[in-house]
Amino acid sequence: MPENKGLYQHFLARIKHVGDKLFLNAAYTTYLYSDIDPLCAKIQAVMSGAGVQKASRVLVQVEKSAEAVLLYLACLRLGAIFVPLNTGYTQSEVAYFFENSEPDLCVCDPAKKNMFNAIADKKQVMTLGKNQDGDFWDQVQSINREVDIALISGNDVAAILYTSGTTGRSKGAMLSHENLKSNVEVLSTLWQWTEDDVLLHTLPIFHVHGLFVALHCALWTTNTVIFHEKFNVKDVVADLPRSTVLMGVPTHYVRLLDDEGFTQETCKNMRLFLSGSAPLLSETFKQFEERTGHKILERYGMTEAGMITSNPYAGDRVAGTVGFPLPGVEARLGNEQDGKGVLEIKGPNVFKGYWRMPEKTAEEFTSDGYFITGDISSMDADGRISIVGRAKDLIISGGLNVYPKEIESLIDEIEGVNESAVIGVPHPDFGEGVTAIIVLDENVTLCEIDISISLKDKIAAFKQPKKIFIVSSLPRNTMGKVQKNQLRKQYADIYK
Ligand code: MCA
Ligand code: AMP
Repeated sequence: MPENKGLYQHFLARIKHVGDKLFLNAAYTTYLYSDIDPLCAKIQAVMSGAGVQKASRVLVQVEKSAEAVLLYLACLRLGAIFVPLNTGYTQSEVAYFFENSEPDLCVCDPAKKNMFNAIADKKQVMTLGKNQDGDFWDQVQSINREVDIALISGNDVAAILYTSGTTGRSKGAMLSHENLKSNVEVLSTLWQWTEDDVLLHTLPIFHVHGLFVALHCALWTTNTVIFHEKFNVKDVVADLPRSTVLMGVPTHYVRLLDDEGFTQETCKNMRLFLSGSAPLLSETFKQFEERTGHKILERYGMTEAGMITSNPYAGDRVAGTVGFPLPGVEARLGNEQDGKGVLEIKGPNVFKGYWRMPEKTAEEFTSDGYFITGDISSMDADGRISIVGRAKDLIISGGLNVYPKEIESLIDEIEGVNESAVIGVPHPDFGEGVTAIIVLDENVTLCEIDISISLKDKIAAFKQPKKIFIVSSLPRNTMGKVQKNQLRKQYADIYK
């Protein structure tokens, strides 16, 4: 019998000995480590009954809950491919993900049942609410059948996470069981997790950061997780004294620093604050150290590769740098000029490709097999990396990616719009604020609100331009290309 290389099997082997230790401490309920396998076996049975098999996709758009975590683990147990979606996605966005991933089962929030029924066959739709409600959870509670753990190879796909491209529609990054396992194995050692750690979890669970980095490290080391529904400063300040690790995006740290109740005393039990998903300003790093005595540990990653680099745990955590390639990850600068180049990486963490898009996959790799991150970086003599720019046209707002091309295409479709440029400019809370600069057709009198209303049902709220400007023309270079750098300079102060 071949060895089971599934991530679930690895977790199971590690959590077996902790028995009744508290795993998830969530708003509506708690689960012990000993609850995981019996419950996941039931969830797996419900999914099997709904026609889910190994390698079937399970499309999930649910509010954050402990049961949603168990649903994810049950997909790993079954060998089904977990496809999580941002809860903010609109019907038209979800319809695309449905068509592209061709799921055998959709699990959605009860409030979104009608929306999913309009997209999928009713038989394929089940609901899971955040308060142990929904027909999916009802079935889990009443079923008395359990199913064996599926036999899985490290190369099998565990999850597909959608990431937008600079051109065209979103691409589903396929992450294998081995991709995920190699990453958590390295991170839990590098960041020196111990069984006594308590993770304060405030991130969404539809991204690599909250789902894989945070939850996997906790499961791997059998930690208790204080599980918040979302990031809320007051709740974080209340629970930090009983936590030891917090992972966040820079916006979370900026918001904590804005709260006077957040003090050194609040952090006295804390061992580690981690930041990633977007650049952490040196100013935030410094203010945080002054306020708390803690140096935030910044790391860098991508949906396609999980975590790639990290500042050291024991050595120098240097503001404005993302540290060193993780053990096992090779990194180099492509097309280097003046000490800067696009970071290219290779390692066991790098994804298997984009779901059913072999050409797009090939475009993102060099001929010798390095993945091209699109992040312009510099590397010092010791190999320490700084992300200094982006070769890709991407905005990161509050840790969420917004691709200007997607928004520009939708704006340009609006009757009366001639052309548009969408840029990210400094925003005190979100890091970058999505901003649209629009030229109208002659004699058209649309206003900014008309544009916002047109976009409302088409894109999630976090992608909506925070400010819109109607102008008479866009700056272009001699080749006719819109000069976004000039626009970014011109609008640099609008959120200050
Ligand atoms: C919410 N809004 C946003 C954002 N979030 N607008 C821009 N950018 C955002 N990130 C909108 C809301 O829809 C709302 O719009 C308005 O802003 C105010 O919402 P607010 O209550 O302030 O927002 P919030 O609920 O407090 O959320 C902000 C947040 C959240 C806490 C920063 O966005 C968040 O948790 N971000 C983390 C994302 C993350 O996990 N990223 C990791 C992916 P309206 O008023 O119009 O309704 S990257 C990754 O995984 C890679 C691999 C990595 O390296 O980690
Ligand atoms: P995503 O597609 O959501 O996985 O976002 C990945 C992108 O986030 C990377 O390509 C970087 O541009 C950015 N990113 C993640 N972590 C950091 C960081 N610590 N500093 C700067 N950019 C980061």
